Amino acid sequence: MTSNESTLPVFKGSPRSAVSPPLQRARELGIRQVLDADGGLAGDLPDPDLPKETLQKIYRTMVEVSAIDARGWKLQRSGRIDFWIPSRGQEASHVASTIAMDTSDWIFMASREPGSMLARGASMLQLFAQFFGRADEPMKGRRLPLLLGDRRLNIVPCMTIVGAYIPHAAGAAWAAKLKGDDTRFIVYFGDGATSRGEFHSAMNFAGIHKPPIVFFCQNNGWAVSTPNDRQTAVDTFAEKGNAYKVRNLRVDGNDPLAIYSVTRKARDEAREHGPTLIEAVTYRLGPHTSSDNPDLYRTSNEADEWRRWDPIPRFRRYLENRGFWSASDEQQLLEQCEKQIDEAVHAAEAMRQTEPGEMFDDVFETPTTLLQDQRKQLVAELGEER
Ligand SMILES: Cc1ncc(C[n+]2csc(CCOP(=O)(O)OP(=O)(O)O)c2C)c(N)n1
Repeated sequence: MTSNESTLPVFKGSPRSAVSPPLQRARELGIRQVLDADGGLAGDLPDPDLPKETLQKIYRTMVEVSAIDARGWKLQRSGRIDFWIPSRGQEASHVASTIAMDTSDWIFMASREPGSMLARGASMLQLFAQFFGRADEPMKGRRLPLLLGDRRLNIVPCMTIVGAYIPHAAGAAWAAKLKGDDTRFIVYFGDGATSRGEFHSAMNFAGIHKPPIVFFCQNNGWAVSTPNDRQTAVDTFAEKGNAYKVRNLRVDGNDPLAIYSVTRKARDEAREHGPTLIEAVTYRLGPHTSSDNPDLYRTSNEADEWRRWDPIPRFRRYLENRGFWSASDEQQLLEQCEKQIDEAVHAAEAMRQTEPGEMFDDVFETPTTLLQDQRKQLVAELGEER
């Protein structure tokens, strides 16, 4: 081997990862749909006939998410932010489900839901300040980019440990039920998280105590390089709810109207019937993160097939058919996104960077002697390096 030959395994292609999108056979596979691939009515679930403003809010937020994703990549690749978790392809599943919840409901986040923040009123600046790790964003710049949250918006940030927070969400929902308040909860996680013990503990607890929560599994086909059929031996992630008597269903994760309908219903019925596990069948069009190269484990033709189900043009065609969106609306929105992002990047970069020693703040109200010593040591060592 010559010195510049790669030692990385080269993906040779396999039929397993070249399966066509299950959305093509949605009825047969029990995946609920309002829209067909072209944004016409599929005739499975009825059109929820949402007000024009709600439809436009869903669409705008989805487009904003994809614009953020495109810019985030560039910033990461040019070394201005250190990490990126893409959400391209998954805009509909998280945006429509968040908007289906009331703003007083609590959200427990995974890592591909920037639109949940936007839909609750977070500004572009707040998001970019988080991506840049700036000290004056609500989480004080201490979390990986995209591990978003904001207590003021009733959004709990993701824990990096896959699935670890699902029991916390179920417990918080149970607490609300015991207190007799009417808050509902939604918790996001991926297909990979359903293999974690915490998912099963949470489902078992939820089956017994019936907390008012929507378990929202974004099945995006992959958990890093592990495809669905290496993740579970059962046919669907939804049916895992059956073991715990948790109601469950599959929905087209690239169809905002279907997602809105099933999430709203699950939310509304949560007080009476308890939890629902929703499996939103979607696809991660990009890599797992900026540290990943999907060409090593999946064929490019798989992603190409899924592009036909891209939720953004699909939903735009629906809006256009109803006379709720035009070419000039689109143009305006894209220009506005770019402008807002330019301004947010500029302002966020000018904000104060979090100092390494600040990670010791807020661990305890009064820092322990040990933490104080560690802080001093870290700051001294870094000082010497600089
Ligand atoms: C307990 C644990 N194991 C492994 C990892 C590394 N890891 C980060 S994300 C991820 C895959 C998660 O897949 P999935 O739940 O399907 O969500 P997705 O990333 O596809 O949205 C893994 C294995 C981790 N963070 N935590």
